Amino acid sequence: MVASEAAVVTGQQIETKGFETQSIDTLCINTIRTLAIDAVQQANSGHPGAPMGLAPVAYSLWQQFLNYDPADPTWLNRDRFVLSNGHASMLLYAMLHLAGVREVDEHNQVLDELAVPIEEIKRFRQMGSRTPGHPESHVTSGVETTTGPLGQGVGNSVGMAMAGKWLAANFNRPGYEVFSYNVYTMCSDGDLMEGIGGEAASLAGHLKLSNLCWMYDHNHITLDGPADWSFTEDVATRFIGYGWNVTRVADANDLEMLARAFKTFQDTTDRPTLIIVDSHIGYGSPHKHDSNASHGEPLGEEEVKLTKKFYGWPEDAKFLVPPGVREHFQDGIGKRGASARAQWSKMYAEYAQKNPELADQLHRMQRRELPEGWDKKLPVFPADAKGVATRESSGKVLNALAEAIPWMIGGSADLATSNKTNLKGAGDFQPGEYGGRNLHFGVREHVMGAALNGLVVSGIRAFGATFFNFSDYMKASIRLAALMEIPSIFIYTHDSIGVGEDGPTHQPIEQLAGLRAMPNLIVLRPGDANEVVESWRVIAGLQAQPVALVLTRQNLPTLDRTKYAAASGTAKGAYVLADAPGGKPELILIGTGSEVALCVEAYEKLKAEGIAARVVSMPSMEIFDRQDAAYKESVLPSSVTARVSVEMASTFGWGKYVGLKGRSVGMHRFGASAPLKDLLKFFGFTVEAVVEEAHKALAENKKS
Ligand SMILES: Cc1ncc(C[n+]2csc(CCOP(=O)(O)OP(=O)(O)O)c2C)c(N)n1
Ligand SMILES: [Mg+2]
Repeated sequence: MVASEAAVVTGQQIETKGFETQSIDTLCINTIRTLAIDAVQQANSGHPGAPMGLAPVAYSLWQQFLNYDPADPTWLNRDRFVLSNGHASMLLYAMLHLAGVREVDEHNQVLDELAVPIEEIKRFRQMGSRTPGHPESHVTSGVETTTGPLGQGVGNSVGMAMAGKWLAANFNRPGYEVFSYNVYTMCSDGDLMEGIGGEAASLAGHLKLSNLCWMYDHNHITLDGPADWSFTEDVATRFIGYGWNVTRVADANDLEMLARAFKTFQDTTDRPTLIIVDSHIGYGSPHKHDSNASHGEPLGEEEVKLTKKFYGWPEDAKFLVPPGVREHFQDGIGKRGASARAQWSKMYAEYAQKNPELADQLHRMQRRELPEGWDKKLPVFPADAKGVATRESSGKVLNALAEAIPWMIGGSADLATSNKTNLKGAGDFQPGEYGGRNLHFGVREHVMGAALNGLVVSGIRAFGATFFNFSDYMKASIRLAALMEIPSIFIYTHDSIGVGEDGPTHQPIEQLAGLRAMPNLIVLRPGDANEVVESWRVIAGLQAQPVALVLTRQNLPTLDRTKYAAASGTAKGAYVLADAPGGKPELILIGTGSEVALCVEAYEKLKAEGIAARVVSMPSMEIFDRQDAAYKESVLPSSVTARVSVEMASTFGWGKYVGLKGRSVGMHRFGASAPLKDLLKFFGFTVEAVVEEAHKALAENKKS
């Protein structure tokens, strides 16, 4: 039976042959549920439980409250919806489909076609579909951020809410409220168990982000079994302690109470809101709701039928959207969103006329473009043997850049004075003072990473800094930035055993290799102040790649660029810094960061001995790797096999550049707590040691 053909809409009730009479609300909610059930069943993989339990919450929010026009998912002032429990992805895909959200192309143009047509729901979790296992923002229009690793979405949502406040403070003008959007985030037990969830809630509470609402799916279950096997704390009290407004909906199916909770959020102007939604529906199907059946896997054909029966659904119908359902969404979120956006657009047209500069900025932000002349004030550092730490020169360059790019904002995880990320005279972002450009993340590296991603998907060029060793604390967020193809800027100082006395707990070893192994992340480790300038030039231009900028604590000489090659070679990832006579080396030294100067010293010594050496500075392996073969050959000629890399880190990965006949000077154990000069001697980062390795490499290569 094709049930959709037999449907009759009568007032608020809808009667369909095969359906029990149900209200249009229930019909819509059950459509969301059964789409999720069918998609998961067809894929034979995925989580049906959470979408089933949360369907009424999503329905109530989207239909009545979300300020969102499905006809334009790029609208600047749209409310943001984040599904932090990304395993419930089918919930989001069903909402995008039923609300009729449009597809957006790579030029940010809205198309007529749907972002998630029903065919894509049928292709849930299949190769190349727009409905991957977890929501991916670079794959599916209308998905605001990529979620799946629990805790990341709630972390992103804090950044999005910060962005909302910052944008409002900087762009709104009397009578012109360009930015007033809210950020709604669904989350699960896992999101609140994860450490990053706690960091996010703590930061949001401190910042009094009244535009942030989390809906917690308190469904008493996780993957392994009952949530109370591992999670028994009083979440409400905890969030009250963080400074949140906490409200409760005792039954996820109670649309009236849900509406009341959302109103409470909208009326709360001094802090974020947590809505704790109690549900039990997640235990397998409602049918066997107190069995221990997993709700994190397909129900199975039999159970699917029983569940549909329970919902008053035709048992054999698949991917059914009964007549009246799409229309009802169109009448709700569709009309409300269209009218809100139309009003806004009228207001914005006037605003743009009166404030062309601000409008131009917003236009560029959305496209990740830079202002004209953004690089005019970048400094040039004169040669200086005593030199300057790259964290220091980076701080100067960052300030020059931020002056030219008003939407470049950021901060550090309580180390701004060490990381040198303070933007002078740019004010602090604090509760009630949301216009400032210096963000204070506190000692919360992980949520700093996630919040940066949230700021960046909101159009802001956000940076965040900490010690390089603690990049591990935020690795999951770096990884998502890379996957999402967004230009988050991660600044890491104290990049090696060069930190000296702090010892091995603070001395990175394997971090460079680990980050270089990550797809789509650019790692830059500049060798002197002018390479720092050139690194920032590269970073500013990034549109779809995050970067890890790796900087020293200790001073490095600023190389004399009249004697050695220009730092502009940084843009190619690696370049010949100092060469052998006639460009015919018998030996190549390759260094990065603080070891570039060491290579240059060794080169001078070898030169005095009559050895024809070349120094290659390699600030970025990733950028070098994407140069053409001819350029690569010109920097690392295949005929020259006597090669030595020098880097105060794990040597993992260097084989690719030094080859089987090359040698790598690096770290093969954890560091030690001692003055820097003792460490350098102990671990072999001296001119003598590098020269000795060079001789060995030459001897080995002559042998063969
Ligand atoms: C960081 C992280 N760890 C583990 C997982 C695997 N995982 C997916 S869902 C889930 C737990 C589900 O429990 P809950 O958060 O309560 O969500 P529910 O099943 O109730 O929807 C886990 C552990 C994950 N997605 N992310
Ligand atoms: Mg749960």
